[in-house]
Amino acid sequence: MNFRRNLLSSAAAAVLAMTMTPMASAQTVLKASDVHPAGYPNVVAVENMGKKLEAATNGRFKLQMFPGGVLGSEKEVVEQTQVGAIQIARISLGILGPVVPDVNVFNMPFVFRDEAHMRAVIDGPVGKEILEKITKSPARLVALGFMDSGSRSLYTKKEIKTPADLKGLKIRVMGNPLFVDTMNAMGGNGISMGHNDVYSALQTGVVDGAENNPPTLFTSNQYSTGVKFYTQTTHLIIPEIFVMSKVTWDKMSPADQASVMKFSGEAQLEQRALWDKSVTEYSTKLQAAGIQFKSVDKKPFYDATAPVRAKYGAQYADLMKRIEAVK
Ligand code: BDP
Repeated sequence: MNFRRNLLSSAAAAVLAMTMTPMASAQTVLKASDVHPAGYPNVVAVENMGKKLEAATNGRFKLQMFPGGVLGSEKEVVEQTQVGAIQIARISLGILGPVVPDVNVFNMPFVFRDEAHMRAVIDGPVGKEILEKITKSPARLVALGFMDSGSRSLYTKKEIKTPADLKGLKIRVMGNPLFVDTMNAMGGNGISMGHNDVYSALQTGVVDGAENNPPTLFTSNQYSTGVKFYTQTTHLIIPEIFVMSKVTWDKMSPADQASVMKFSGEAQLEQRALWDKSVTEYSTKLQAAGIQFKSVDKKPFYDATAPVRAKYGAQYADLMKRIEAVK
């Protein structure tokens, strides 16, 4: 008995000594994931947030970025973050819909008038509420902030002028039933798959087209699979989100949590500035590579997707009114 007690107390003393002595091994590495390549605005902003956190905590925390989807699809990354195997995930809000259904209010087609409207909403009280809903949900994720992702439009080999032109075309969408319904309502056949699979799906003809913003179309190389037209339907204006695993968050001191929140706010602003530049840069590059940007009458696509807004928006009627009222 005595021996056991001694053993326990010496083990406890050793643990105490470890936590009290500043050692290199006391550094916590935060693994961060992004499907986009190094240099993409979101990746840069999260990396810079990590550098600031490292400096503010005298190296107790160090962020290690895994870009290019090396840690898995966004769906897998969300799961890994929920269990604490990944500490920070930058993902599309679209992917979070099946995990935190409340975020789907931002994932609906044409819910925002334009990108300026979306920004005004995420910067205001409604945006704050959505972040809180994520953190308070049972998903075990702490919402750190939004990022910009511009507008998503269609790219195909064939020119699309009306919903009828999408008939019979398989169009890749993100993994959320809301987007399959949206694409089907727009006239095509929505096929969901992870971002990293889209390039080969386009190349092998598994899908006939996809939809995304110009920086993603360029940096993922999807533009080089034979697609010719970028039809500016702008049907989805979905913010990005970056979240921390609650497992990690709960182990941090309130002061460190406050630093994470402060630098996350700065990362959101930094990404926005980088984002605006990248849209111009990559739209120019896409056009130079022969992709034809086409403006299109959005009204028929808006009208065609009314049932999707009705189906998914019914439970958020008040919130949708508040979104609409934001100038
Ligand atoms: C991009 C988002 C990324 C998504 C990707 C997709 O930045 O988070 O994974 O779209 O379509 O715009 O899957």
